[in-house]
Amino acid sequence: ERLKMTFDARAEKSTNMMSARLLRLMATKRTNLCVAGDLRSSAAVLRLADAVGPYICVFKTHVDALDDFSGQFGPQLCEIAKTHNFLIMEDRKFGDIGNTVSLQYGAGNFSVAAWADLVTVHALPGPGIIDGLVSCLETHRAHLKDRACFIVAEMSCKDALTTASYRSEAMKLAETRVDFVAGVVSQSASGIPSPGLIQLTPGVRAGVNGTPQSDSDGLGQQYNSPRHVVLERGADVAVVGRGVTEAPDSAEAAKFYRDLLWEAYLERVSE
Ligand code: 5FU
Repeated sequence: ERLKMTFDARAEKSTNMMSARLLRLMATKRTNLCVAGDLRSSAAVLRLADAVGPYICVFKTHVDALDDFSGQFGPQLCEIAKTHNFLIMEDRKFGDIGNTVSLQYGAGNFSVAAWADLVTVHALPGPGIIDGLVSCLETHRAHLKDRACFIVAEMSCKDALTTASYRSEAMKLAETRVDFVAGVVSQSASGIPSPGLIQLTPGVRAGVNGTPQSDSDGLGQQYNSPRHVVLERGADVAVVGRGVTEAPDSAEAAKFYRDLLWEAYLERVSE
């Protein structure tokens, strides 16, 4: 069964080069933590990436929330990723027709395809959205082998419209396009069709130093503990944003989350 398999064993079953690469990275580096660097200045995001780098498998960005994005951001983040051995995910949540996402992925100010190993996409437009992203890479004859996407199958926020039937259609889309789909963004493991697909789960925060675990942020986000998302909800990679960025020491916090998440993973695959 998928959840009982080790990341190494699942990499063997993987049909996508990027999911295999990420699963092996997680197994080697012994981390299933993704930090969401949702800060407003490029320098602050780069500083955060460098500080948490040793403890993470993926660094997740929202570059359209930066006040001062410039063309140097991507290459600088790639340098840091190389130093600390993590992948970069731009959480763009593409959601348009193939032609439009192809433009948004490869062009514009952000040129996401040039620096982000992974991107997120909504399932809403159907298979055409995957075709759009792939055609962008084909047109530029670049990165065809070192790029992949995660399909947002289910969102963490309260009253999200990602119903059970939407979720199951999104899983089908993931299954039919494993060539470019490395995984799914989801709050549970049910229906994930292949052991090679990676489940990324946001909405993770722990009580630190005796403070109680908060279960929301006042704007609809819903939080679960690191242990709960890995053991009860099947998270392979857990996303922690403000749990790290609002901590007094982000490296310490990343280490704290990494330890809790990895311990939960070991417990899940043991026996
Ligand atoms: F697809 C999703 C989702 O369903 N929930 C999310 O929270 C993505 N996210 C992202 O994870 C969101 O855009 C933030 O970047 C991050 C969670 O940040 P937090 O500070 O840990 O709440």
